[in-house]
Amino acid sequence: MFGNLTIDSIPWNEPIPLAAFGVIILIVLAVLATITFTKRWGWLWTNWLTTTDHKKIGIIYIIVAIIMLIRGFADAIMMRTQLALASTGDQVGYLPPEHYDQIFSAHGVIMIFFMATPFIIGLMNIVVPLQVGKRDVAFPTLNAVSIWLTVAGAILINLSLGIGEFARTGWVAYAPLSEKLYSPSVGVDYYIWSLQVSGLGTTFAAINMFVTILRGRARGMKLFDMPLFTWSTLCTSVLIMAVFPILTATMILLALDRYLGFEIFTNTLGGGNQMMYVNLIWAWGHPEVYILILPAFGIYSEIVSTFSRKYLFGYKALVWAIIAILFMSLTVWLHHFFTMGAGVNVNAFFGITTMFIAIPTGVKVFNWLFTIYGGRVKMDVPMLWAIGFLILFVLGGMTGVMLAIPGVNYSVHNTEFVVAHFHNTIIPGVVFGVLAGYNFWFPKVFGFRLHKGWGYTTFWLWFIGFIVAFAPLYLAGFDGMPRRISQNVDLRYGPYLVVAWVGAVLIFFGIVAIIVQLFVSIAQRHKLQDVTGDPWDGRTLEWSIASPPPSYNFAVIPAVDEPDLFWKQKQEGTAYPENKQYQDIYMPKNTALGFVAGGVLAGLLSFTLVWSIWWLAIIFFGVAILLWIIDSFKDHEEICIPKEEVEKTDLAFLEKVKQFNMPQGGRE
Ligand code: HEM
Ligand SMILES: [Cu+2]
Repeated sequence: MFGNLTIDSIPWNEPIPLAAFGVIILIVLAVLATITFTKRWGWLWTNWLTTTDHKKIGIIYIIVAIIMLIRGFADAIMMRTQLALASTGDQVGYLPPEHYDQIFSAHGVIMIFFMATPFIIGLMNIVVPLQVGKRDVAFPTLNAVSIWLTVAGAILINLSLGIGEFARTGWVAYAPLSEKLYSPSVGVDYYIWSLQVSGLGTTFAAINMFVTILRGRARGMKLFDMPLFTWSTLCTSVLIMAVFPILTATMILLALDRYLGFEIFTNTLGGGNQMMYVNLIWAWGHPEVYILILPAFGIYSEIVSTFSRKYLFGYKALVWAIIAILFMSLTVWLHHFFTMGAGVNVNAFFGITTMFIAIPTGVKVFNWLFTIYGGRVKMDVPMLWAIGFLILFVLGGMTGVMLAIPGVNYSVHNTEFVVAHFHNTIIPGVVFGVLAGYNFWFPKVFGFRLHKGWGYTTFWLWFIGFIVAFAPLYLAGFDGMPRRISQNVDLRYGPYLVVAWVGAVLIFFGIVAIIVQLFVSIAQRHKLQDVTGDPWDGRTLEWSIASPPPSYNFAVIPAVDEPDLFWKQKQEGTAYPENKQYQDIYMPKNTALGFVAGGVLAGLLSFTLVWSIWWLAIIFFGVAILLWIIDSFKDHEEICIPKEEVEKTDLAFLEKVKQFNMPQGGRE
């Protein structure tokens, strides 16, 4: 009746996951009770669960990301504690290997798919329509489907904590380890379906961004008039559309192996080939890291130019560098398995293509440095993150070039050196980037700034914590310490691993500081209010409208002829034009499709697939498709916002701007 699901699927005799799952359940129940008690269900439904507003959807993405950052970090600190214990006398630690293996797999998957990706897509959702002068994304309903697919995937992976278990295979689940023979439990199935569901959401989001940018730009805005964050979003969307189908296909093939014994990725008599899996997963996996870093590059570009109060040095070079990286990132995947033994020529080819990527990346670093150089730099939290990024990311990039040398790679492959390298690019690159963007655009979304002092505190805890946590891993890696081990760690690695644990504790306080900053800012929101909509003396369109923007963003869509239009207008005294031709504005209505089909039904479907409850899976799939078809026949009426109302809101905003008497051309 219920497939493989029985009461014994709950890990009764494993106190740690059971307790963790219990805590999660309690938190969820507390949230549900609060909503019920304060009678907020109706409000939640109309304002959030069925919303099609790109700004609100962006907020949901970021809330998911921050919650998953906490979850992913909980895994990280558990691993660091285990390794510190297992390398200092007591060789056992507190985590059994089969549990530790699930933790590093879950940590990697959660951080990449459910922390970094949603954070980036959330920022894109909020910012891109504002930067290109649009009222919403191209496909608002699809956008709602995307976010709820992502949420469903996140919930699914967390269910594995208390119902069954998670994969013990690492975050890329190499076959044949991930095949039924070696991973008989549902762990890998949780992996497959949480990736499928959220991957679909990511692909839809990319299609949406792509069309929004190509078809929805304000009048006059040519491609080379687009701000860099929009450019990086465009390139990232292309990359997602190019490679996520590879992931989807690979997961389907792995599922065929596991559920129906296809033997596509096994080296047994079935005639399959495990190296096929490794090639496919990295043909997606390497571009994936650029999918995360390119938008971060876009964020840094906006911030560096805004806080240096200066046009970006080499705007076109930066754009071409992003485009170059987009294509080059498709040509390097084999550097993840030089040791496979493809031969000297193949390894040399992929080593060289990898090193080439350092060229456009270097171009970008110099562009940012030259933008700062000679600028009137104003320090604030976003800029501090950007400077921290410039310092640390260059180091991470250099160790990447080292790894690109096949000979070097042979000696450090699968060691902690690799772990240090990729965290060194992904934490100072992606995590610093999204936190910079979070501090930068928060006032636009909520109408008040985040607290500066706590912002600085957060930065220093992460900056120092990162160095303390990961520098020792380079040394341990040089000294030959393998990654993904948990027991009987050689005692000579003890000192490194204890220091790394201290670093992780500092990062723990860094995460606490993020939460404290948020609550302190909410408490002081009146003091931190952003009255003019332009808290940083911004350059691009999003700063020319109120914070938070009205649901339709722009009262009248401006004509654009350069990326830093708003800045130029402020210089020329033509910002905030009056006497606009107001018109009625039509906005999309709410939709339940995203939440019901994308969230609830896809979530239930993936859960039933994990447990092979076929009859239920068929029902959920059928209903979801049916709802989708019915919805597509619906006449999507729109809500009309009468022009009188638009005018009134806009004039009130302009009045406020005047009142605060902002001298044109920037304030000090
Ligand atoms: C915030 C502080 C973080 C700490 C302390 C941390 C710590 C760790 C540790 C201890 C491991 C296992 C290393 C081993 O195999 O020996 C690991 C693996 C990994 N981490 Fe992190 N991590 C952090 C953040 C991140 C972030 C932000 C990401 C990505 C966005 C990330 C992605 C990964 C991945 C992909 C793996 C590989 C998992 C595998 O072996 O399959 N980590 N991390
Ligand atoms: Cu790579």
